[in-house]
Amino acid sequence: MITGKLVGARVNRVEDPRLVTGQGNYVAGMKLPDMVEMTIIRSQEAHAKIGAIDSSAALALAGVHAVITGAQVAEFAKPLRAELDPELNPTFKACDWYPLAVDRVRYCGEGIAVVVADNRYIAEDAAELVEIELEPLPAVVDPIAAQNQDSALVHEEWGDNVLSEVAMELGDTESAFSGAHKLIKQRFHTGRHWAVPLEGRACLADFDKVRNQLTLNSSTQMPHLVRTELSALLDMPENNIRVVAPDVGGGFGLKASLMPEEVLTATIAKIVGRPIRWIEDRFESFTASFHAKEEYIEAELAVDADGRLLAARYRGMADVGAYNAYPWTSSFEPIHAAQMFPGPYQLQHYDFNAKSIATNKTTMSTYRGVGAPISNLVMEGLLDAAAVELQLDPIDIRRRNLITNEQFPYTSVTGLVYEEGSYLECLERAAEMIGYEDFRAQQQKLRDQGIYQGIGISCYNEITAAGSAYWGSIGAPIAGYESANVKFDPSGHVTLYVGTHSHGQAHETIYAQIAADELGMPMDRISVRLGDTAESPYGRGTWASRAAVAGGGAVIGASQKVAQKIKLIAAHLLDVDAENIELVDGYARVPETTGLSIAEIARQTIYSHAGNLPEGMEPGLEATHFYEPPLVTIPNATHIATVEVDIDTGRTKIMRYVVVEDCGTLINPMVVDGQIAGGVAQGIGGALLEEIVYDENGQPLTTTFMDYLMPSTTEVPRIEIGHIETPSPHTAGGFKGCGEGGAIAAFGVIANAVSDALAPFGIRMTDLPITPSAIRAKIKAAS
Ligand code: SMO
Repeated sequence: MITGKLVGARVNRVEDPRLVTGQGNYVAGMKLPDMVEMTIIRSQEAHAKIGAIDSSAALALAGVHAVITGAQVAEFAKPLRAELDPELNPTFKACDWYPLAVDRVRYCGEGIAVVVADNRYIAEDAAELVEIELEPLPAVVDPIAAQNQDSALVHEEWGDNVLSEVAMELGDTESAFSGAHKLIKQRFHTGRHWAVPLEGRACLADFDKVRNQLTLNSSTQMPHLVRTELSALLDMPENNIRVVAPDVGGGFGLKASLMPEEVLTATIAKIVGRPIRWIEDRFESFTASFHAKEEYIEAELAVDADGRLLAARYRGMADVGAYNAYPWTSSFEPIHAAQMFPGPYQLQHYDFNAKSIATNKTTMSTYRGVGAPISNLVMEGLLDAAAVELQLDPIDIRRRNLITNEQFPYTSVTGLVYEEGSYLECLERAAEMIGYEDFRAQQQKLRDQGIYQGIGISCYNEITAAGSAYWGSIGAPIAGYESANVKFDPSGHVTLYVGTHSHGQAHETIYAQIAADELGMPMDRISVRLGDTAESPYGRGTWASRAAVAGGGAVIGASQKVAQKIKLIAAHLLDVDAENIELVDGYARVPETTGLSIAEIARQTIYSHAGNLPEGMEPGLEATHFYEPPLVTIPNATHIATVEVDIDTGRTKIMRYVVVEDCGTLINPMVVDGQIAGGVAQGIGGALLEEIVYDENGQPLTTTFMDYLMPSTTEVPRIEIGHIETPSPHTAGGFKGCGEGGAIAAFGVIANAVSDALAPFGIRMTDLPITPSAIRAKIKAAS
């Protein structure tokens, strides 16, 4: 029996016995009677007009049920269309994104037709037989050339390829620059890459024509949002639609957008009248899911003679591909990057410009940390460049610029209020853990022997679990609250329904820990159910590192309502004062005197109370709570890594990687450690290895793991983690988000560590990924 104070304990994950023994329930493992399967025929051109489609040969193949085109789907389903409030986003351009292209394809990989067959093998064979005429159009591939007057257009009705351009002048950057001791300017680039969930996207739709009811199983992070949008796009009453996210094998933001394939699979189920399944293959997920983080930045710092930040300028441009992801739009990442640039540093004069350029490539959406890893790379890279210029130690320039505890609450130049944090403590603890001074002493000696080691530091803070008011302030149709329902049954077991979904984050464990503490119940009496819109109150899903704060707050609120009711009933039955009752270890008791088991109270209240309840109380033992988190919740961390660069081969080896983080009150430090380690691994991938490459015609060249390199155990060292706990004063449990942070700082740390190793050559690495050939080319050019 696991009981006692559980928030803060390293409780084993309750989902692991199921997941590690291969008994997870994924869409690809589901079968329904009469189920058929489909494959999507996707464009092999980046930009083309769709001509005649001849499916006669495919339809003649045994086992083929239908070949369905975009025009047919459009009769049943409206296109996806992400919009922002035009008053707050005057430059933003919306576009229609059809589940299957209707007359024109805009990226290589866009769906054109669907083949429905007895199984996927037959569907794939039949797809080869469908003749599709495509008349190629000039493709927009280079995001810089895309801005020329004579460029071809991705969306003709826009008049240009600028999906959005947001500029802000905050403070008086101009005078700060003119009075500066030094100006430090650099260009940065982050490679186009993607989230690579282990499980690709997957949908299984079942439509009951008689009852007009649709069930969609989907590998998604946000089942309720999918339900609401299906209702709108398919013109069905929302209460006739059930969306279930079963076990999901990783999302990382890629599954936090409505997908055209979700609308498509549901529509095909309506058309063919049988349950239908679509399982994304790896080639599709490379080319047709979502990409992220192809950004080009030029930024400049103005510093005084001591290295203090006076002002900064930031010019960011992203290649966002062909369409807008719903609901974020594809402008979210570049804007978020620009807004997060000041980070944990004292900076009061800042101007930025963030452009999103449409091209004939796969659409860009959210991926772990969204823009924050990008702006972290830029800020931390500029700070190191300034340190070199001023002959300061990189750690000292950070000590001079981080926001101090005395400055809280600190209002950032972008208007965020940081209420608390531990910026300098994280830096100092991380420096101590890695042995910063010793490393520096060794570094010089090794250089003399021709061994090039470097150390990189990166400090960040981030917005997590933004509240509804935050989304309102940027004009996005998104809410930040979360919901939970706590329900006792007569046997004294508790079922907890939460509106978030778990796809690796151990919510079945952490929510049970929280509820166990609030209800005084053993954890093994509590089961957590997630992801089924037929069970949970309306929830917003899992993204933006929001589940602990928003979902945890909802669990606390619902549990407290039920706990209060248990106390009132116990007081009535025991004839004592409710205020004297505590709920501990499954008992409602007055310490040292009397008590009742909570299971007995549940049985009486729900099943056999025979009228013996407090006067006027409703029967039943359950409660629902909708929790609205504060505007923003801001955790922080410092990462420090050491690397060795082989200057002959250009290979970077990460020697050590230290993280000291502060996500407020820890619910389960083991889960937080796992979140951090996974995020760091993904950040290392983006820093050193991963890049989606297109040729000049918009053909993707990296479509398998042979040419798209992922980090593995040989590239990712053991991540050494330290925790500092500064509870948030404004969240229900003192929690702050921790899901994305690991991925945020890795870009800056690795780029800085490699640049530090190569300092004798006067080189800075500012383009990611930092490949061996990029390092060799820079060394060659420098010598
Ligand atoms: S990129 Mo995340 O699911 O907010």
